[in-house]
Amino acid sequence: MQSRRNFVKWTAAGLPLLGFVRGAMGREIKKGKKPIVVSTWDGRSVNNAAWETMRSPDMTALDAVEAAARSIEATINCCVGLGGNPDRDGIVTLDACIMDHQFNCGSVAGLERIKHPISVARKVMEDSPHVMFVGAGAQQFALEQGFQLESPQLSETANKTYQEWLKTSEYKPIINIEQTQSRSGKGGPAAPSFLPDGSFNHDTMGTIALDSEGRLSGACTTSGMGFKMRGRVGDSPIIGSGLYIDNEVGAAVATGQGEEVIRVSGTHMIIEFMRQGKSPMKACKKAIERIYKINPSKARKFQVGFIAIDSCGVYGAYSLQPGFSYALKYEDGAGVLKEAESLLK
Ligand code: SD4
Repeated sequence: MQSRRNFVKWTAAGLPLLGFVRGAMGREIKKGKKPIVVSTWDGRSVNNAAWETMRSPDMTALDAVEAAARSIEATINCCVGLGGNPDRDGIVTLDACIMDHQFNCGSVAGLERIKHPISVARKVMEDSPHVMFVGAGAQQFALEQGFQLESPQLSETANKTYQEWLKTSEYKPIINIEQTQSRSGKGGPAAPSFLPDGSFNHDTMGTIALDSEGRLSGACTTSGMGFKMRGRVGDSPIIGSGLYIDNEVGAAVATGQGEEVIRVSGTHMIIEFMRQGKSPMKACKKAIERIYKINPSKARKFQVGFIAIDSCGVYGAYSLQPGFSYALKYEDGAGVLKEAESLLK
């Protein structure tokens, strides 16, 4: 149970949605937003897709997060999905996972030429006895499930970026690629991650949602780090690293340098911090501190961002570097874009 002292502390930490109401026997009950959808980066449009889905009475948070991921996967010239940057051999390989409120989960990694890896992940969860499929086996499973094989062609944007990359062939992930775009100024909301031509310049979209029945679910979909070595898999399809849900506690999803998230089982760690009574924001912060502590000088060269919501719909986010934006959608709020607090300034 949260104490009054914690409430004051959390509020001082700037959690805008947090409040308490008094329940029976004067017990304090956390009051967040329900339903709520939260996505990494500028996920306002994917939040809308999730929201529209959740409005149908027969749809759940699970349907909503799948719809969110599908909407970004279908966006042409977008770094998430088949339009994303390829690996160093010029091949786009996709990773995705999904998890519901009952520990059901499904995942695919290194999936080629399939438009909606998130829906394949859901099929793994619902129609196979397994949790994770990789590479050729994942593609075979998708085809058996009726998914269509798409052209191996790179998108126009990805092809241009790849041709440029081939000139140096240097694997060097860019921290918050949106910082190369104009920003609205220090302290203000992060600049939208959508480029003027409508393309989205991040390779990962993570969405977590709580529906009106109190079911938490999450989805994470990515083309992975651009120009990665062939066969490399990041955190995004790994349950407990890129995404984790425990309906008694909360939901968390990650973005950024996958290797560093895997090293600490980032999202599982956040859920455990929340179980110990930390707010979603504090829990994300503690996981970032853990990553930083491993090698502080190396940590200056990469980004990791986490978002989390608890089972009451209180949300939080935190990142290693400044510039990590995340998007919110709840009943009385239009789509909101925020910039997370960061450990490094
Ligand atoms: C990965 N975590 O493959 C992903 C990359 C990412 O924004 O989140 N990019 O390591």
